[in-house]
Amino acid sequence: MFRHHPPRGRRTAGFLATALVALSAGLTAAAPTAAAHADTTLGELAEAKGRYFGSATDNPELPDTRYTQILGSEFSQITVGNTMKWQYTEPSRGRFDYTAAEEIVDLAESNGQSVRGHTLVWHNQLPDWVGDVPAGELLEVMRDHITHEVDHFEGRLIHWDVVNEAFEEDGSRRQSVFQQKIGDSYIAEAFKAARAADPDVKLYYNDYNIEGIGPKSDAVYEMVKSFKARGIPIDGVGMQAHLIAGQVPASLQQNIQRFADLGVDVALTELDIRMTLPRTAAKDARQATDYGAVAEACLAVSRCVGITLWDYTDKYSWVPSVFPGEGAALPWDENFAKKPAYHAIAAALTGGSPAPRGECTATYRVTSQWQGGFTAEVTVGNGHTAPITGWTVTWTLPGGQSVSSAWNGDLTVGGQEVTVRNAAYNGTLSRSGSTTFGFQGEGTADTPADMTCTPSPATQSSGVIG
Ligand code: 9MR
Repeated sequence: MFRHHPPRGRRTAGFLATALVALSAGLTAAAPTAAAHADTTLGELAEAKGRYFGSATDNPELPDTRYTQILGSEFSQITVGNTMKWQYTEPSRGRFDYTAAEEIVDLAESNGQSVRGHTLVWHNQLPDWVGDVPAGELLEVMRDHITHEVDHFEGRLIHWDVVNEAFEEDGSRRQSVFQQKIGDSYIAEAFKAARAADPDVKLYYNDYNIEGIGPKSDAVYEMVKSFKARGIPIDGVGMQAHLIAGQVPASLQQNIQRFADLGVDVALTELDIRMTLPRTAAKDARQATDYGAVAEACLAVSRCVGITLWDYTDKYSWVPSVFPGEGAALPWDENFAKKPAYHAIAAALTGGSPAPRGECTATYRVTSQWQGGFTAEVTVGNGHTAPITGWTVTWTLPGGQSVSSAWNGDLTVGGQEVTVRNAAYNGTLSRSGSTTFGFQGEGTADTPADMTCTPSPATQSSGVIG
């Protein structure tokens, strides 16, 4: 049975100590495979694999209606390419302006797309005044910037690139103003400030030339490892993936995997694969193979959560202005025609690799207690791997305890074994979603020792991954 509300009228002795049990169990999910046909977008194909497929965009491009039509329909995720950077959001100390960034976030939300925030702390696109801040004040200035911006967008973003491009190619720290005036600790301090401002948004370190194993990715790896050991909050690593046709690092998948094994997600955050101009059919074919390989490497690691193109059309690529003589880096050409790269990505996203396993957690706490009885609440959370469509929480009754009723869940008691399945309305949990159910018990309120959550197999998800 379940009721929608906790029982009323009980004499309660107030809130008792919070007891936590967080256990999870995975369940292999059948892989729903969407066919790659003309009507299926890259976003939909990726969602069927439990990932997002997105594009960066920038405000000056939005009046181009041909451009926004594809931007709004083909992708399940958007990154704000420029206007969340410090130069735009805090142009002078203490004066914050999110107008341009919000134009993009509003657009993405109206199209049902999730948004990555990019970026809070970077040596580039930094207003001049930051460079003039005395050393003794810069930590506070950095924290204030992070706190204000993260707080402003709370609840609207899936990820924040908290710190961007802090390492040199040899693995040493880049001598940015933050490094020079605050010292090595500035990265950890930035992550702590971001977490304090929003406990839910996923916090990423983002960099380029860390896609393959080498001195730079080794340095990032060691930093993440040390953050994990020290309890510094970090949820993910963004590998920008500004790549060159024919030069996709052979160790890409292995490198993604080693970061995942540290307990962080990985996202390919700024993918493009440039070539020496002019385009030829042979170079397009090489590039297509490379795009397919990158998508496959991500799909092969369950913690690789998504791929973002650094804009989707050659019309708005950053590449030619920075690398003269190079370009044609994106899957759509400057006239919005799909290139072989597009079809290679679609084929890779349609391939046979299974959707990542869904996982869920169950967290128990006593909400009230009286002579001979208690009520408890169990928070069921997604394990951040893939959306799930249902859950079952089981436990063995501690001695002297019985369960008489539950709400927001379907209760079955057999001997000492208790099972609560989701109600009709709270089974679906997005990647970061959670719900609760409650129950009333007789006897002691002891924490069950073996509370376990098992997800129902994931089915094809739609919409935004939270
Ligand atoms: O695409 C961005 C371009 O419009 C800006 O002029 C440039 C300024 O440095 O930044 C570009 O985006 C960069 C991103 O923020 C971080 N990784 C490298 C990207 C390409 O330079």
